[in-house]
Amino acid sequence: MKSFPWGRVAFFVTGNTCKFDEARMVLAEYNVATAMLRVKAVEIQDDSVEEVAKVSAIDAAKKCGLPIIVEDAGLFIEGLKGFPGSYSSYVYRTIGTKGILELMENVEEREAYFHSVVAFSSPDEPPRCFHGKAEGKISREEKGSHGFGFDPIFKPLNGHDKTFAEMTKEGKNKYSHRALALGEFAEWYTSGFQK
Ligand code: ITT
Repeated sequence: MKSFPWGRVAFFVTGNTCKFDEARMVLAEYNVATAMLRVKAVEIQDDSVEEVAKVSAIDAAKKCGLPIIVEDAGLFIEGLKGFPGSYSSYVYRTIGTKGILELMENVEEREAYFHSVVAFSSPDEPPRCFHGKAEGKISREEKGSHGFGFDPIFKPLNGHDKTFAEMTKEGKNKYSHRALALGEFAEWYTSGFQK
């Protein structure tokens, strides 16, 4: 790993262009250019977001033959005992934001958080994970048209009562779980992989 030649380019394996754009902006602040790789990496079902990210990263690095990052995130709603958590992708595709609001019609405890894990892996190195968490609340109704996924129903703490979907990408990146995890990754990546 010491003679590792990259460091100023990150290969981000994702099929989500919104995620990629958010990541590109964060990594640019660290002078790291981001390339998007659309590779069908394994995505396991597991209660742990970290485990899901790690397994994808190992598989993606093998398939690409490159050092890569993947990022996996989940929305954890306190009043629903952490649901949908690491199953957010499935829940979004099935019941969506409207389904979550319906489930929460009579739920007063609206605290929630997004947890993001960025997993870095290269074909000959075990994966390494970086975490980010954004605390906030689930709104009573959908608001805003930016972003993706659960953005229209998530209001980050200290976000002036706006949902992520009411913010620009730059605005969301000030509060987001993904920006925090990528920041941790970038610090390490640009420092020559110091511990
Ligand atoms: P990949 O190709 O990178 O896996 P994905 O869209 O499948 O992209 P994840 O598995 O990480 O992304 O995310 C699971 C779901 O959680 C995703 O479909 C969204 O509905 C939701 N989600 C994740 N991050 C989010 C964010 O920043 N804002 C809103 N919803 C988010």
